[in-house]
Parts: sequence; C-alpha cells; structure tokens
Amino acid sequence: MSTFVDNDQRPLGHGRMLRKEDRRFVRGRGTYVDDISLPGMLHLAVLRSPVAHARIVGVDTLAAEAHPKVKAVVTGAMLAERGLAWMPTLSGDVQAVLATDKVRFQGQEVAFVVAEDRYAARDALELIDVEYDVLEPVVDVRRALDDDAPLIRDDLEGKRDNHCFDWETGDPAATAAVFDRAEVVVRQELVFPRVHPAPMETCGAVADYDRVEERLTLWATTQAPHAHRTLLSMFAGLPEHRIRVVSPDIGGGFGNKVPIYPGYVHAIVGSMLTGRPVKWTEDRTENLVASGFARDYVMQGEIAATRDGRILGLRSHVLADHGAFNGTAAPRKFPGGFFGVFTGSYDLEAAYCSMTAVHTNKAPGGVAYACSFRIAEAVYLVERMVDLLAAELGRDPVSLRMQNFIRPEQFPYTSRTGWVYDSGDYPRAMAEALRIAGYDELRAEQAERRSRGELMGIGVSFFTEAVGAGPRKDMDMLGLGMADGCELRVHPTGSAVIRLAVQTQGQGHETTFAQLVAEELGIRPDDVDVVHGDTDNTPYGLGTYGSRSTPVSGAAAVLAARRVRDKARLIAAGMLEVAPEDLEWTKDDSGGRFDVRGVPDTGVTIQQIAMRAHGAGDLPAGVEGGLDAQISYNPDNLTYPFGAYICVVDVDPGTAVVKVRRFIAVDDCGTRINEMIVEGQIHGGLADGIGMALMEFIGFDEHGNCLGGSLMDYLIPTALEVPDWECGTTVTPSPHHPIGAKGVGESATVGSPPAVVNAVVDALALYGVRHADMPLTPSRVWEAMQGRAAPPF
Ligand code: MCN
Ligand code: CUN
Repeated sequence: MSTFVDNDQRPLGHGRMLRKEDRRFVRGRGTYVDDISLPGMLHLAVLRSPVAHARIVGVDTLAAEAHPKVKAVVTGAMLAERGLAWMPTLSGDVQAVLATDKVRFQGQEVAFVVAEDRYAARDALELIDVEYDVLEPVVDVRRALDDDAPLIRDDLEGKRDNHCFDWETGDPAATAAVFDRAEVVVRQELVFPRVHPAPMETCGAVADYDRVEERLTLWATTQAPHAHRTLLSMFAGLPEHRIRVVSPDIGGGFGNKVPIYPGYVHAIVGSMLTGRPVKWTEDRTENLVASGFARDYVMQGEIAATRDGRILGLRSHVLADHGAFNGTAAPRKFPGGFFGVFTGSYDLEAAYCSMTAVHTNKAPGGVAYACSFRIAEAVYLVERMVDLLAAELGRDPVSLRMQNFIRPEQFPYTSRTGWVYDSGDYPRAMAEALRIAGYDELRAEQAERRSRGELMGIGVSFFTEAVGAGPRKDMDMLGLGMADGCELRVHPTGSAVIRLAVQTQGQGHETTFAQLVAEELGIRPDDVDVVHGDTDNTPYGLGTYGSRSTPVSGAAAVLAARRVRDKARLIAAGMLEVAPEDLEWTKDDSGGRFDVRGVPDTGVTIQQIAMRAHGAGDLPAGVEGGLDAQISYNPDNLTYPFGAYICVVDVDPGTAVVKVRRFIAVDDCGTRINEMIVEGQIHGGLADGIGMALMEFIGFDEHGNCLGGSLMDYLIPTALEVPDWECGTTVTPSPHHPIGAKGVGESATVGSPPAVVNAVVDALALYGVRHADMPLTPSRVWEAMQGRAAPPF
C-alpha cells in the first residue's frame, strides 16, 4: 500500500509527496484545449471517408455552404491549389491533410466545415455530397505485397507496390552460424495486434491567426509543443517566431499526441480563411478510428540454444503494418524504431532482425503507445521466445532467464545490435520479484491445483527499456538535434520558477521537476513553480515521449540548479568575506545554506543569498546580478531501466475467462525522484499491459471497416479487471545522469504484456497449448483449448 505524505511534513527535495497539480485537477480547475474559448470563436467538424479505399469522383459542397451558420467549407482540391493538401509525417512520409485523389482508410479526412457552433458544423457535414468510386482495399498485411494487390500509394511517383520500407539490424552471417551449431532451435510466429493509446482526452486544437500581425497561436493537445512549432513553420511557411504553440493541461497522451494530425492543420487553415479563432475537437470515434495506431507486427521468432539452456542467438523477421501513411516517429536511421533492442536482457552470441513494412488501407500506423517506440514489441518477442525455449527444454522460466542474463559486472554492456546498456543488476531485480511473489510456493500451489484440473498460470517476464532520446546524431528524429532546454530563475525571496521544454500529460512534472530543483537548492518543492507547454515562455526542446523527460529535461533541471548553486557560493563568499572554497553547502529540513567550513550555522541561507543577488548589497567583483541559469542538455547515452514481472492468472475451464489474480512488478529506474509518482506510472502501465494482453484490439472486416470505433468495442481494463498491484524496487543508478535517474513512464506497458501471455499459456499447458496470440479474450483462449486434447480429468 502506498503511504501518502502531507506536503507540509515532508523534507525538501526527493521523496513521496502529493502532486501539486492535483490541487487544480481535483477541483475541476484544469484547463484543457477544449476549455479554451475565445471571443468570436468558430467550430470545425471533419467529414471522413466511410470507405477504406476509393477514388474521389466529385465533392459537392454547395448545400453545406448555403447553411446559414456555415462560414467556410474546405475540400482537398481547395488545399491542393495552395499546395497544402499534403503534409510531412514524423517518418518522412507524407499524409493527406484532406484527401484529393483517393481515400486510403476509413475515417480519412475528406473535407471540413467551419461554422458558428459545433452542432451546425456537424449538421453541415451531412450536406456535403461526395461521390466515391470504391476500390478493393488491402486489409490483410500478408496480402499487401501480392503482385495483384491494389496499389494504395499511387500518390507517390514511381510507386509500384505497397512496400513502405525495409530495415535490418544485427549480423545475419554470425546469427546463421550460431543457429547452425545450436542443439535446440524453437520457432514461433507471434502477432502483436493493432492497439490504440485511447487517452481520456481526445485530440483537439484552437487556432487563432491574426492576419494583421501575421501571427498564429495554436492551443493543441501536443506532447511536443516546440517540435510542432518548428514543423508547422516548415510546412506552412510561417516564420517560426510568429507561431506560438500552447499545450495546456493534457488529459493523457500515451504517444497518441506525438504526431501532427490533419485536424490541427484544418483549424489553422480555418482560422486563416475566416479571420476568427477556430476550435477542432475530436470525438471518441474519430480518435479511435483515425488517429495514430500502435504495434501491428507479425513477428517470426527464432531462438537458438544449447541443450543445457545457454541461449546462443535470436532471429526474427517482422512484417509491419504501417497503414496508409507511415506515421512512425522514429529516428531517421531506424525506421524500425528501437526494435533493435530485441535481444532484451540476455547476453547472447548473435542476433539478427529483418523488417518489411507495408502500407494497408488502415489509419496511419506505427505511432506510439507507451512503448518507447517499438520496445514493447521487442520485449514481447524475446520474452515469449525465452518462455517457448523453457517449455521446449523442460526448464523453469526463471532459472533459464537467470542463466542467460547480462551479468552486473558486464555493464556498460554493448548488445549484439549495438545498444550500450548503461547499468543494470538483473539477478537482483528478479530475485526481489521471486521473493515478493513467493515463487516456490506459487509453483507448489499450481501443481496441487493442476492435479484437480484447475487452470492456474504463472507468467514471468523481464524487460530492459531504452529511454531518454537522445544522444546519438543518428537518433535525431527531425533533423533538429535532441537536446532539451531548461531555464531556472530564483526570485529575491528565494522561491523559484523553472521553465521546461517537456510537457506533462499526467506524469506529474509540476511536482517532480519542482522536487528536483528543491533537492539541489534546499528550498521547498512548493516554492518552485514549473512552467511548461508554451513555446513563447519556455526554452526549446523536443518534448515528452520515449520517457525522456526525466533522463533529458530532468538532467537539465538538476544541472541548472547546480549552476545556480555555484553562483550562490560566489555570492555567499562575498557576504561572509571568505574564499568560495572555504564554504560548505549543507541542506537540512530547514533549508539549504553555505556555512564556513568547520563553523556550522554561521553561514547564509539560499534565501539570503537570493536577496543579495538581486541588489540588496554588493556582489563580489565580476559576479553579475540575478540568480538564474539556462541549460541545454544532450545526454551521453539513453538510460536503460529494467524490471522483473510475475503475473498469476486463473483460467476458468468452462468459460475460458482469464482472471489476473496477482501481479508482482519490480522496477528499477535508478534513483527515484518521487516514489508515489513512479508507482502511479507503473500501475497505469500495468493496466495498459493487461489491456493489451487480454482485450485491446483494433480489428477490421474484409472491406476495411474499423471494428474498434467506440469504447464498447475497443475494450480497456477497468478496476474490475486489474488486481491490487504488488510493486517492488531495486535502485541501480544511471552512471551518466546527474542524479542517476532513468525514465520509467513506459516501463510497465512494455514489460507486462509478455508476463500476462506467458501466464495464460502456462495455465493452458495442461491442454498442450504452446502459444496463443493477444488479445487473449475468452473466445481466443477457448479456441486454443479446443485445438488440443482436453486434460485427462
Ligand atoms: N520519475 C521519477 N523518478 C524516476 C523516473 C521518473 O520520479 N527515476 C517521475 C518523473 O519525474 C515524471 C514521471 O515519473 O513525473 C514520468 O517520468 P519519465 O519516465 O521521465 O516519463 P515522461 O515524463 O517523459 O513521460 C512520458 C511517458 C510516456 S512516453 C508515455 S507514452 C506515457 C507515460 O509517460 N504517457 C502517460 N506515462 C503517462 N502517464 C500519464 N498519466 N499520462 C500519459 O499520457
Ligand atoms: Cu511510445 S508512447 Mo510515449 O513515447 O509518448
């Protein structure tokens, strides 16, 4: 159980404290994009394609234009005249802002209406008449590359097939060699289905274009306001200093709010055309059907080992469904994202992965969902393959993992695909999970239940994440570099404001970044205000995704505070008339201070120093006034958090319903700033993982109709489907982060799906089941059970 600490009672700096932002949120005082209301504001609604693939023969907007409350009706043809019909995606592909020639997925944007109110805008959509010449859609990813498959991207010159990209990583020859000499090889096709982040708040924007000043203000649900400003400037040709992107309170992102969506551009165009502010707010179905999807990988897994369980190699071919437009936010040289870490937590001899990505008539795929850009898929692959190997060898899945872990003394460890893991102690985390779970007792209980025909399963997974992009030049997503800025100002009375490039969507940045500064300066977290999400008022940086806020901006915040402290030392030396080296920094519950070394309690507090810095007395020669610092931080490496998860399930043999009975999660994200917030991140991610493993799934029928367009069809777990989480901690600091912190925001989503699937497969071992694909709905589990002989009782 978590214990919450009254914020007035807690020490200065790191540790459990209640979230500062919740004072606002629990009273309904948050300001989300849809809460923005400007004088004269108009409303925008989008007409979307009812079919997955069709040629547009004609669009008749006359009746809609005649609607008394309609101010503008815009079609793809109108945008094309201004060169605005297509926009770049984060992968370097292009995406239609409004369809011109063809529609390529159900729900694609075809036209939009700007009207006096939301109802009129919606009504007017029904007055637009679009004539479609329906084409055969490509729905099945395995059909996409058939010779006679319909061509989806005929907008691209010279394009002859539905190929999106090829990519490979690792050493194919070395891997083939270890497979040749392996005593045991296990192969399995694994499907990670298409899922959706489904944040509580859907996407939206309010655009306000001032024609006289030629200035654009865009309130938008974005996880990366600065990056969006730059991209908008490059795309729309507006000077960047005349664009202000404001990302106010965000009701969850989970990766869904990384891309720029056509709707943002519609709002901007609408405001430019009408000269009035324009609001666009997606409804739930629009969000589920047309905004970014994740996963959708068909993976051929192969694992090679010796008979005594030494893993030699891992190989995979991946068929990736990227939908009609490639929306992946991946570093340019890694179109397969961070899938390259698929060797996981194991020290093996060789690994190779080849990937073929294709287009289908589905919404843009390859977007993120609390995944660290494909690490969820990578961890699923390796953790299922290791379990399959354990089953083949008749080994316990824990002992097989322990045998093959990268050992603590091997860090920093360069993986076979070239990733440098910064630090780790995997056996310790695994041992802690076993201890909390009471693993041996669980196995004994399972044996006893099995003898009675009960289906109890115990699933283990161990993950290594790679978060905090990014240091390497080739990891640069947009050609902008990956550094993040942060600016700290200490006021004369010693309170402070920190301005960040990253943007919280629920992760608690207003609290943890205040704690980071408080810890370094010896002031109360409540005395530090955190400003973010407004490009006019924050330094440049690439935003929040890939759990990079703590590894990158968090480091910037600490370094800014330390720079302030260095300056404070000079000022204190002047105040106390000693040399700076003779001062000693101390911090206790009453605050931070510089004392003369060896003479405690004679010094000056950070507040006294701040007052002096702002003009209350002389400063030493050469020291400027003020107590501020600005940092732009580019980390030396990613951080590699890790964890050991154990899931216990019971499967009802009569109904095939899976019940998660227990979930034990030991996470190591290095030094923790606020344990309560970290636990909250883990709880949320575990719920995500259970959702993906057991119920979340966006399916399509043979016509390309999306079958997951509402939360009645796209199921996400509720309090009823999740157990009381049992969390444990180990702390292995990152050697290159100033306080040793690693990111944690996606760890549990990445690590938990294989634990659940491994548990269900373990439960079904009595039926001879070796593997079953997610989501493990009752019908899937039932099918798996029917595929094999029923147990002999
Ligand atoms: N933290 C900490 N100690 C650490 C690591 C993190 O106290 N060693 C704290 C951080 O300071 C921050 C939170 O935990 O308050 C998450 O930090 P971090 O791991 O740096 O991740 P980000 O802040 O960059 O958040 C991004 C990450 C991603 S990419 C997705 S997707 C996701 C996630 O966060 N989306 C979320 N968690 C989410 N949580 C909520 N409520 N809503 C989302 O949309
Ligand atoms: Cu992978 S989802 Mo988060 O990086 O925004």
